[in-house]
Amino acid sequence: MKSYCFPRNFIWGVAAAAPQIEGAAREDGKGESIWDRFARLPGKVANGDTPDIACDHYHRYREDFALMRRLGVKNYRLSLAWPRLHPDGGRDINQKGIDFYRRLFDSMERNGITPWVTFYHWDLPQALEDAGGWRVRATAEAFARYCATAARAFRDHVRNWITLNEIPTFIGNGYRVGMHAPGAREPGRVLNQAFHHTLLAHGYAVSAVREHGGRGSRVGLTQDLSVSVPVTETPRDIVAARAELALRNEHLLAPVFHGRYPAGYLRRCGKDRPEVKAGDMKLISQPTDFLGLNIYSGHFVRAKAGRGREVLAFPPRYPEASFEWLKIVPQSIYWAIRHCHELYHPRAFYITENGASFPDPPAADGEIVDLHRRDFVRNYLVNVHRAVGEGLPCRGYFLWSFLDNYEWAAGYGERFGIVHVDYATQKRTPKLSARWYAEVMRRNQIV
Ligand code: GBH
Repeated sequence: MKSYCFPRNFIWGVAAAAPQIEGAAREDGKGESIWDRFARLPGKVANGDTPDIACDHYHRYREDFALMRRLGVKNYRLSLAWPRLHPDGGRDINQKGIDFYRRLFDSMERNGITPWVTFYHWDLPQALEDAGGWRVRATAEAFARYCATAARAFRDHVRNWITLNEIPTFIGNGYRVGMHAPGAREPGRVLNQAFHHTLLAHGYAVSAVREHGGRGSRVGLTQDLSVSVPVTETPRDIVAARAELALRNEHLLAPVFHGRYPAGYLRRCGKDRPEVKAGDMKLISQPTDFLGLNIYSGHFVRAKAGRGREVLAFPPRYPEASFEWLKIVPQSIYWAIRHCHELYHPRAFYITENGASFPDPPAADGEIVDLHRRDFVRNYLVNVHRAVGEGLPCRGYFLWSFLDNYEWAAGYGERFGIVHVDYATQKRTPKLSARWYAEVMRRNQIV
């Protein structure tokens, strides 16, 4: 019997984001982004690494798509750099930016690769940050104009759109703890308002796709949920884990799927609750076609004797990848889909990111034997297979990431790629995990 097969039309892909791979930070009229600025602040990014050159994908995309083709990659999730299209976030459009992405999409087409395009993967135009960034409503309105520009310009190239990538990450890291661009530390009231503006931005992006996108366009949001996994798969622990996941993520999901902020969230905000204008929640909760999930990790939950539940702390030396937050919990991918399905019933799910950074061994005989990464992905995929096998509407999987790339505050030292990048020469070398994943995609089966 053939095991671990996927349905015929299951989407296999790889993922990346503009500021992490493109480089060409000042070329062809691109405006400065908050990451271009932030990376220059002393002590903010490991090794002082900047996104200036990154993987030089801006000049090497033809080579990169040819490599994707050789590996049998048929779907590629990328993001557009907002400051390439609207350099200062205002009304001015940079035609050279549009031309670049048209060349890019043409090249993808020639290589048989379907684009899945994220409007916002964290590279806000610096000029908008100077005018208040996500703290102000005007940024969501500027985002609406940018999304309209992009949806119109690329309507013949792109059908699958993702509005924003991981709202809680860029708000939390960027505006609460100052670890990501723009490096701010704001009080609760400002954060809640900024969060509301990102939800508005999501709504505006959905409208832009509906209004200006080509025929058959689809759109959804990508979230990084806090994923609660039952310690034992018994009804009591499952119910406990679902309640925990519901509580941790309701403010991210209820506005989009139910058109309201949850009462508990508003209570927790107290006097810092966001200002919501008439029509906002309607805009935010327009129907979408799918929910994207970036899944890396999770935590274990169990029901307590009597009533209530507890989240278990990870004991010392629990298996993790190169980041402390990257605890290896393969079941998180199954439980994220299942809980979310039961709670919110999105029309479909895509795993828009999953993958891991590990210290790779040096190449021996020209091969990088990255068994950690291979095994990480394989174990998570087994859990995708389980979800699909149980009839949950998970339609695709994108591995993060195709190339080693600019890992934000960790710079170039952390490598998530299935293809190694030698930054000194920009040489690409597929790792063992790439060869393996190519076989998975080709056979539509975990091997
Ligand atoms: C993704 O974010 C990004 O979309 C992608 O650009 C990035 O390269 C990739 O992951 C790898 O990092 O509060 O200490 O538990 C993942 C972001 C990081 C969000 C960990 C939640 C929890 C940190 N996640 N974070 S902690």
